[in-house]
Amino acid sequence: MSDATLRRLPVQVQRPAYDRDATRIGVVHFGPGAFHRAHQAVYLDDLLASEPDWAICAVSLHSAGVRDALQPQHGLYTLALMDEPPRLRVVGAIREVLCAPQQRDAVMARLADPAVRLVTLTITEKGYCLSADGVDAAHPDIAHDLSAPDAPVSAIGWLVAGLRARRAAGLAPYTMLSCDNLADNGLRLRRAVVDFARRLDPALADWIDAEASFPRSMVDSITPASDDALRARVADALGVEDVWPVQREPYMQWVVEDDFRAGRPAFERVGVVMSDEIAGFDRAKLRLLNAPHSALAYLGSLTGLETVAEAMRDAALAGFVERLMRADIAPTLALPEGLDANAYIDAILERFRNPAIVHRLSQIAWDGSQKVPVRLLGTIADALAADRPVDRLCLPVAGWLRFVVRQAQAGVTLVDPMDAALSHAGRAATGDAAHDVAGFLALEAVFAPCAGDARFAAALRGAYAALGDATPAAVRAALATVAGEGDA
Ligand code: CS2
Repeated sequence: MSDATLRRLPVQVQRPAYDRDATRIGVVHFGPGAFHRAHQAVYLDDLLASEPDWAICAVSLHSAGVRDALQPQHGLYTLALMDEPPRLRVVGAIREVLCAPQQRDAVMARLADPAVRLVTLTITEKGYCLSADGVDAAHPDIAHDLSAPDAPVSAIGWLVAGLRARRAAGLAPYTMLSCDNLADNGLRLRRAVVDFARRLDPALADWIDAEASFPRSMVDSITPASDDALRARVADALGVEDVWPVQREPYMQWVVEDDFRAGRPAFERVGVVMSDEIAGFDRAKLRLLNAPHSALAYLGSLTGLETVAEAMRDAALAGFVERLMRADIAPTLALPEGLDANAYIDAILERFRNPAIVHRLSQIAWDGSQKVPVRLLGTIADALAADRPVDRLCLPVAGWLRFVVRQAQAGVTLVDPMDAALSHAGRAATGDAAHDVAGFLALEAVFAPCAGDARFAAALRGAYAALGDATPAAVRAALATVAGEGDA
């Protein structure tokens, strides 16, 4: 795959509808994983024909894998839309790919370039190194960057290094747009960046706070990790090799708060929803899509299933998750005008059932310490505040704990930034609900949203006990009992 092979692709393969050489880099993106390449880069690919100033410089913060795969391909890669049959498209929006630890000067030059007015991020929840109200200064990457601000390793450190250079050069700050699954992602990013900057230079912090914008956004498209089957399918259909194609469901959505002080692409022309009701959208998506996803991931893994579609074919699991969405989660949400809860839930369940997608539960199970609080504990906190029952909501949380215990006791390393603490609690588990749950609740960073609430602790103990020894049969029995409880 390269600029030269673009012309030789089969006619049915969609390709950039513009002259790539006529585009200019206007966006720096941190974290060019599959999600970015399947989502934001595709919106910009649609836009570049009419607005050539918003091509992307993609920057990996850690590994060289994406750079090494995409640079020889001139930034080109294939997107497979997993319909029946799949549709292929070659995306050209990424014009440069850098690996930050190896190409520091090039990254800094882009961040300080006046043509760059937007920096976007998909660095996953853990990449922000957040504390409750700013940045976690004790995080090793943040501590490193505070002592060596010219040689950053974290996303926050890079953003502030770039802003410092721009201020020194008399340039305006770029807009920073978080595209990760966090409620109020822009507000949290602002607080982290300003907090970090204040620890270095209060005047810089004040300048950023006054001059820069951090719009909030909600992103949505189910993007299973790339695999060999995808590579083979793409090579076969294209007649050329693509080292790192990506795949996603046909559906995608991007809702963005319209707060771009440095100017912005005409996003609305390519289907991005510009909205000031972003908080309604982001919570609806996190709580009605990501939370059920995590519920399926943990409870489904314990039941011995492997993919979301398989879990949705399991009547006990599918029934439980649907009940959770309609009876427990939806009532806690203030939905934006025009978003109907039942229709939204129907569409999500249909997407989960898509048989063309092999979305591994193990992929969704990663990083539970970062996902469970934003996906489930916020709903539980709201339900408690409204005096609503939380027993059903606690079952997926208990499922996560059981999953951690199982992995820890089998000696499997968890993919989670809190692996050490979680595995410690998991190894110490005896099967006694009161003992085990108390061990996990001591992890304050995770359970903060419901901290100290005795009703939550009791419901979590009950759910943990209901899962019994967490064999598939025990999990199914718990699902059936808890799914039917109450008439909330
Ligand atoms: C999933 C998300 O992996 C996960 O945790 O829940 O990546 C989900 O597929 C996307 O947010 C859908 O937009």
